[in-house]
Amino acid sequence: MFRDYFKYYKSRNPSPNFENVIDVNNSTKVRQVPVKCVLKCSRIFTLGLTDVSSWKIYEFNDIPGLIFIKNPFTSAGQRHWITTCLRDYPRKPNKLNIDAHGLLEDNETWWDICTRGDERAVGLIPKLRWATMGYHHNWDTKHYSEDLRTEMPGDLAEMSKVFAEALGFRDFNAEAAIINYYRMNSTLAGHTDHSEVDLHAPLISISFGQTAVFLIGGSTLEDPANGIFIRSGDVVIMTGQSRLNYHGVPRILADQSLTWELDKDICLNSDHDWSKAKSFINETRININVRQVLKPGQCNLRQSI
Ligand SMILES: O=C(O)CCC(=O)C(=O)O
Repeated sequence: MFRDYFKYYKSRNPSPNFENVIDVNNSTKVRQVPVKCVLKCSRIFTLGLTDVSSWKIYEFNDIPGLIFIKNPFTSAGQRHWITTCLRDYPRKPNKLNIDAHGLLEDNETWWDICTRGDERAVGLIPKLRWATMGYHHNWDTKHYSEDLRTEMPGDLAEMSKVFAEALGFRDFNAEAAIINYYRMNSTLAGHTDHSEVDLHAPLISISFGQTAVFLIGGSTLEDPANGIFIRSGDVVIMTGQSRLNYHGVPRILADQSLTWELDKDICLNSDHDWSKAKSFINETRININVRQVLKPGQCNLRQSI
């Protein structure tokens, strides 16, 4: 079943009908729920977020545990995080899919080369598919390891904690992240995220740029699936029963109504590189997927608890 839905939304010829894809702005399949905890965090604004009390949070009637926060970012916040994901995350000590291809010299970064605008840039831009941070996801074994762990960016960890706390998860620790970079023809195959020791902690998924049809099924590939539009700034949180549901991205769609240029006078500290980042994001979707790996009280993977 999941694969049939995936194939349907991925198809270019014939083109699918998107009318059954859930748009939280306008769907009878969702209900708005209150913020669980109105945080008084003085950093909310510098993290690029709007006041927590103004957030629109939705749950899905047929997908228990899945939570959707409708774009809680300011325009300056989106500009900041998009630039950070393109300029700062695809570099050491983070791991990139392109590391294995020998495309960069030790003193080069993806951003430095790609912002030159020359022939090499044109070839390199679409090659970046993912970066990992914190406990690095091992795509072959699907096991985290203490030997493959680097620092998580402090502000991303802090922002993830804000999302978790607003939803009533008080002890969330951001310990691993995957940044997915999608071009307009990219897809992400259906999978479950089951490598973490603590599968009760929420999985926080933050998206910027072009729109995705996010497909989420049940705990087996035989369960039916729902498509959901995820637009720039939207945050999806997989908790409870949905934490282990099959999900993937069969389709990226161009968003004609992006509003990154609002409140241009407000600058967070990445804005000087925004004009370069903007040219990428016009044809890119970025997804930051943040996970807690360890159980509460566990300091590392070697410690059993
Ligand atoms: O891009 C997305 O919205 C989903 C990403 C995802 O499922 C993953 O990284 O495991």
